[in-house]
This record gives sequence, structure tokens and C-alpha cells, in this order.
Amino acid sequence: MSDDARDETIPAAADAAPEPSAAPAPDEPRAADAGPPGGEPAAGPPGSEPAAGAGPGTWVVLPTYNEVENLPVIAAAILEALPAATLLVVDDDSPDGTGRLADDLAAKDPRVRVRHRPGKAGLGRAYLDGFRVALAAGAESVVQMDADFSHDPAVLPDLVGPVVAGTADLVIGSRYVKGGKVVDWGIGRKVISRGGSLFARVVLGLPVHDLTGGFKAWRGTTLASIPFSGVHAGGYVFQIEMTWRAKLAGARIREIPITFQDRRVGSSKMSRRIIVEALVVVVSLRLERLRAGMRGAGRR
Ligand SMILES: Nc1nc2c(ncn2[C@@H]2O[C@H](COP(=O)(O)OP(=O)(O)OP(=O)(O)O)[C@@H](O)[C@H]2O)c(=O)[nH]1
Ligand SMILES: [Mg+2]
Repeated sequence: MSDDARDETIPAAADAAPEPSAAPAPDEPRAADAGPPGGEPAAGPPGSEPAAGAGPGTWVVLPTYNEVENLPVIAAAILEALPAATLLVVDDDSPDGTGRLADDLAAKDPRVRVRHRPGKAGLGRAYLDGFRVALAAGAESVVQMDADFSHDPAVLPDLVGPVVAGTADLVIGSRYVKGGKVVDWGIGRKVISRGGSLFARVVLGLPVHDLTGGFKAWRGTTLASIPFSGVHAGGYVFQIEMTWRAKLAGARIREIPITFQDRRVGSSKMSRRIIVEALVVVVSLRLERLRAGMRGAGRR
């Protein structure tokens, strides 16, 4: 992912989240294209709540950019893990033909849908677009994951299980709870990721250990209650901000341990600018909240 795609803010009107029950938007993918009270997140072992009933109401949103080698394998693994789910590939016109390959998969399997976007606009934008499509189609649970095998598809039933069972509104695949780990990362990247999570945890006062990861399962109504407008679409900060907004919306957040693997193909896109941006945005989110609290107190 290029840096330029990481730090944009979603314009208000264009990215408003639809009601889950809303009719499909006109730009719906082609048919082969087709608040409860807040609580402490609990770290639970995988397997504690199997995704019994993870049916057609579960959508997996998979953003892709130049993932032609990974896509067929990961798509098969996702649908093996969640056979009744819908897989939505969100492709930003990948030059390597990932979008065409996704269309081929969709032509062969009605569970696969494809959202084509005109060009590379960054991971956050792709996710928000995919979320909007899934919610407009009535998704009850929405999973987000990377296509590069950093997120193990075999974990999907455990990830979505608590959402389907009604015991959590957001489940985060966490590297930083007991049982979670990262393999193949150098010490530098480990420190940045863990340090970023810790910084955000302290500054935002969020009781979540892995705030920078992108392997998550959302209750559809929780996702729909988050205003997408104004969300910073940068890759690193996007994950933090979405979890922060979920918490503000009163979501019950849970972390389950995962083993995170570095991508098999390609190189890291992490840069100093992305990290600095994330730190600045985290502080500004906190200040925004403090100011809102002070305005509220002033009115009382
Ligand atoms: N649609 C879309 N997908 C993207 C974009 N950028 C990245 N992706 C996908 O988002 C997922 C995560 O991107 P990565 O490039 O792996 O980001 P990362 O994990 O932070 O960095 P790496 O160290 O390179 O793995 C992958 O499935 C990518 O193909 C984008 O601009 N648009
Ligand atoms: Mg990756």
C-alpha cells in the first residue's frame, strides 16, 4: 500500500453509513458482483464460541490490491472456514488483474461478490466502501481481513462466533493478548506495532491490547452506528479509530488471540510518516473527545 493512500479523511456526504436495512445502493456490486452498554473487552480462548449459525448474514470484506497470487487460495480458505458466508472482494483496479480474477471466482461461486473501485485509494477507503455494500445488503455480521495471509482464515469461526452468538459487538483478532503472537516480523516492526497499540490504549483510555490490527468481526448494527464521515482512512490509524468509535458507540469489544504472519509475497509499506500521522490523529481524537465533554459540561 502506498503512503499517499493512507492518510486521507473520508468526505462526509460520500461515505455516510447506510442503515443496515437500506435498499441496495445503485452502485451495488454486480450480482456475481452483486448499541448495547459498553463493557470491558474480554480475552477468550479460540474455540470457546463456535460460529454456529454463521450463515448468509455473515459477510467477509476482503480488500485487494495486487493480490493475484493470494486471492484464489485465500478465497477458498475463507469459504471453507465459513461455508455459508458471502465473500466481498473490494479491488482498486489492481494492475496485476486481481479484479478480473475475482470476477472469475464470482462467476463460478455465488457466494463471491466483487466491488470494483476505479483506482487505488487506500485500505481504509476500500474497507468503508465494502462495509457500506455489506450493510446495504443486510449483513448481520461483517468480518474484515487482509488478503495476504497475515490473517489466518481458519480463525474465522472463532472470530465471528461471539458476534453471531450475541455476546460481543466487535471481536478483534489480537496479537497482544495471552496466546497471541507475531511471527516473521523484525524487532523494529514489532516495537512500532506494539508501541502504537500501547500509545493509543493509554491516550484514548481504551481497554484493548491490539488496536492496530485489522482482523475484526463486527455486528452489523454496531458498524452501521458509526459515522463513517470524518474517519481517517489511513491504514494504521484507521484500525485504531474504528475501534475507538465502536467503544464510543457503546460496543461490547472482545479480543481473541491470533498468530499474525508477515505477508508471504511483497514488502512492508510501513513508513515513518504513517506512524507519525497515527500518533497525531490519536492525540487529536482524544482532544476532540475532551472538548466535547467540556462543551457538554458547560451546557449543564
Ligand atoms: N482495495 C484496496 N486494497 C488495498 C489497498 N492497499 C492495500 N490493500 C489490501 O489491504 C490488505 C492489507 O494491505 P498490506 O499491503 O498487506 O498492508 P500491511 O499489512 O500494512 O503491509 P505489508 O507489510 O505489506 O503486509 C491487503 O489485502 C492488500 O491487498 C488499496 O489501496 N485498496
Ligand atoms: Mg499485510
